[in-house]
Order: sequence, then C-alpha cells, then structure tokens
Amino acid sequence: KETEDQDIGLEQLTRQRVEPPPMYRVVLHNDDYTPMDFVIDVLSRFFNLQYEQATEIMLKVHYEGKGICGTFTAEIAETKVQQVMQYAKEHQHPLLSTMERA
Ligand code: TYC
Repeated sequence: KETEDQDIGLEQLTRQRVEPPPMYRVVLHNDDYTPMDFVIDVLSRFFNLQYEQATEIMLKVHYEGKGICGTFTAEIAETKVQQVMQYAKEHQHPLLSTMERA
C-alpha cells in the first residue's frame, strides 16, 4: 500500500539521519626543514586555532613525531589535508599532513 511504503521510506530516512558520520583525525607529521613559525601559521590558518594552542600542537609534533590538528567528517578532513599540502608546496616546505579514521 502507498501509505505503508511512504512510512517505511520516512523511517529509513530518519535512521540514516541520526547515524553519526565516520570521523577522521587530520594529522601533522614532523620533518627537519619546515620552520616552526610556518607550522603555527598553518594551524591558525586552516584549523582556526589561537596562537597559543597552535604553538602547543606544533611543539607536540616537533617532539613526538606527529600530532592531531582536529577531527572532522571525511569531506572536511580531505579538504583540510589538501589545503595544508597545497600551502606547504606553495612555500616549498616538505610539511606532511594525512588523515586517519578516528
Ligand atoms: N621540526 C621542525 C623544526 O625543527 C618543526 C616542525 C614542527 C616541522 C611540526 C613540521 O609538522 C611539523 N623546524
């Protein structure tokens, strides 16, 4: 019956809508050449972090090898990684950013 089909359709739509999307961590990796100030600039520019918070993450990456810039849905995380990589390339720094399933 038409009404039943509609109800099932609506229920499925509701189920899909309340399912939380898979999340991804955007990771920054250490290297020996990218200037610390540039990494801080990247973190404030693309991850909307204050200078103090950006410095904290940059130092964590510097001393521990990698650090998390933020956690986002797939599309946003992909965009952030691309933005960081493009910006680093433009400035000829070997800075590496990747994403991993949270
Ligand atoms: N290790 C770099 C230096 O000493 C700084 C740096 C920090 C580089 C974080 C990359 O993701 C990075 N200049």
